[in-house]
Amino acid sequence: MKIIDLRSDTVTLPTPKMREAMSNAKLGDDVFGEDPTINRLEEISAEKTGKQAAMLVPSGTMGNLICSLTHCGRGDEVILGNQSHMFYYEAGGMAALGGIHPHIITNQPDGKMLLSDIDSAVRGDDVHFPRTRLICLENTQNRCGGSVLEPEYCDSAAALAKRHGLLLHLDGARIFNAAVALRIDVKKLTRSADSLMFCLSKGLSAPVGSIVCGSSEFVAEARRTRKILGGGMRQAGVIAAAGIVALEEMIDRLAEDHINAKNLAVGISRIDGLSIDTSKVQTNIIYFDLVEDNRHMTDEQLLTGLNERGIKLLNLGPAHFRMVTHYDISSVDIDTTLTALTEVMKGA
Ligand code: TLP
Repeated sequence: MKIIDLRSDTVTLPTPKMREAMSNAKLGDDVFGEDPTINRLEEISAEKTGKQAAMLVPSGTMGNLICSLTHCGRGDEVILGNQSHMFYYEAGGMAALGGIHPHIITNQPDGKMLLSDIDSAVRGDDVHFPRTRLICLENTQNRCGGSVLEPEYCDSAAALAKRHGLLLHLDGARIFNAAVALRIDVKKLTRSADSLMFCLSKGLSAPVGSIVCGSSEFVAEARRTRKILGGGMRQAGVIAAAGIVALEEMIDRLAEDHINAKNLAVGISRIDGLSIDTSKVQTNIIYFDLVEDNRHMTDEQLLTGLNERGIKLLNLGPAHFRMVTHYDISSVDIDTTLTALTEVMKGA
């Protein structure tokens, strides 16, 4: 039985081409700047995102942390969404390691923070206040259903930041999903950010690695922060080789993941006892719920029923579930999943 793993796009395995590139990669010591494969990956990344420089980091979490630590000093404040990964899922890294104060404001259901909310969160010059330094956006917005922020919104947030003398960081873990969904060059989404992080190891299927991008000056400083965190990786060209394949070959196909997610969502909307807002599914992430007045089944029963049929998903709270489509999920797997869900919900 094929296991259909819909827990995350982080579960993707490297493609055969990635494995080949990894085994043939030319290597060197990256802390000396001498790994040619990493240097090439960083060049491609900077070029694709329209930034002066880029740097390979072990994970998205470390990438975001490096950016906040590089932009902010102790006691500085970061404005970010209450549903953002940086606030919700990064173990409070910016506070724990940087003494940085997170100022959270509400993410609207479409993933955006209201510009008026951001504006009123910015502190004035007062000895009582932390100093606001950075605004963080997340595109696509994971906990708001993989929703997409359009370039106009990102530009307006950046203009607001600039007006107040602040910096803008973009958690672009899935920025290529956003660009593919909007059918635009990713540069339109990254142009207004002072720094950005994107992941190679999610929908793009590389086994490890994320990239931090920004001005040459920022990335030079960020290299120092990466060293502090122990993220200098020596012959990591073996990883970078897969990252190059990810950027050269795996971006356009994200559209398939989006179609599969939409079909999965539409199928779920037709199953009795489940509820989903299909209009919210813009990329590869879907959330659905067990309907409250029809709770003949517990979360545990739903998970077990699906697991027995080889299907894995995440239970993110009472009656609330997430599925993520990716390279290892075909349209046939979507049909299989829907059949299994229907059976489980019928108690078959
Ligand atoms: N997200 C993971 C989990 O941590 C929840 C997932 O399965 O979705 N930013 C965003 C928006 C992310 O979704 C993630 C990972 C990260 C940063 C962190 O990346 P990694 O896992 O490489 O540290």
